Amino acid sequence: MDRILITGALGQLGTELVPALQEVYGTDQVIATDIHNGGQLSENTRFVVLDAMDAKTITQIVDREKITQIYHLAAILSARGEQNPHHAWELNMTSLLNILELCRNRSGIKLFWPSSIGVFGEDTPRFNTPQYTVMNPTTVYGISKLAGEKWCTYYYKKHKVDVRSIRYPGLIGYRSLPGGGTTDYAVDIYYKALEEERFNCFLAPETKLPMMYMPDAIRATLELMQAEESKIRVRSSYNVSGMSFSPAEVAASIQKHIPDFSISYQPDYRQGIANSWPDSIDESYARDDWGWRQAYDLDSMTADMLENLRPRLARAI
Ligand code: NAD
Ligand code: AKB
Repeated sequence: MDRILITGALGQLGTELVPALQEVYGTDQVIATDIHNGGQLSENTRFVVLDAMDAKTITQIVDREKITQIYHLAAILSARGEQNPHHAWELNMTSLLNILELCRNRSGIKLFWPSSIGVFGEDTPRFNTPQYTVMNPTTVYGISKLAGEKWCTYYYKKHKVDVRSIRYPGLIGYRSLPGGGTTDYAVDIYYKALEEERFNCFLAPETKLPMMYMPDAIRATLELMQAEESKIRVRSSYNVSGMSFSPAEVAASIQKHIPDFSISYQPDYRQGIANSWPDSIDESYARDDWGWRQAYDLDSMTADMLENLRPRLARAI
């Protein structure tokens, strides 16, 4: 029987991954942890306040609970990372290395660790970015994710740690707000469209980035983790791409539902980060190895986001 530990479980991804894992493995088999309390997880969730850098306590939980899968989500994202680069490096690296070491010393633990399109840089091919290509990230977040990918490959090759990873694009969902990334505008825009019918975007209108709707991201994660070990050829991190769009394109998609919605643009330091990231991603390794196929495009995501967000915002008033 699988037993699951999740770090950083109260963030944008964890808020959706925890219920999905509870659904698959059973609520009692899933232990959600984060450095603070008070997220939006269901009341019956087994929750522990835990600093992801606290290797000793993580080891105790893993041994006591006979954990077989770890989803290590805790991290500082791209935009917030630039505010305090040393802290971002410390958290993103130390926590991963501690958990890789823990997995090395226990047999039978599968580790999921998310990477990001942040590993790519200005000299990476911008369109249909290949799985294996030039990677010179410009942010501390990107540097930490690229180093993390190398460590994952190292622990797989040297110590047979079954670590699996996805280079997520910007994730968009209605259950929680994002936590300090460059793609956060693509979540905020839906909230502002419903609340105020206008949005001031921190990226320029034509800035196209790879994005993915959360149901696709959760399904990709579960499918990768459930795939047979022999099928996983990539032990750094898999390129996956849901769709690519710019702020102007998502605004036009929203206007199909809210015709009076307007958008203005005031690019800030995050524009430089976005300019260093790809426009679109080649996901053929994920397709070939574990059968990955996206379900949502921009318009189907917009329809679903607005349908689900509208009653949630109405309830919050
Ligand atoms: P988030 O910022 O929303 O959540 C991160 C969580 O980590 C927060 O709940 C925070 O409280 C927690 N945390 C911070 N410091 C901690 C510590 N010391 N110990 C334990 N928990 C701590 O981020 P997210 O969007 O949920 O991202 C989760 C993972 O997915 C990250 O590794 C991120 O790099 C990756 N990712 C996310 C996206 C995206 O668009 N959301 C894209 C690519 C990769
Ligand atoms: C960010 O913008 O930092 C994240 C990511 C793409 O990793 N959403």
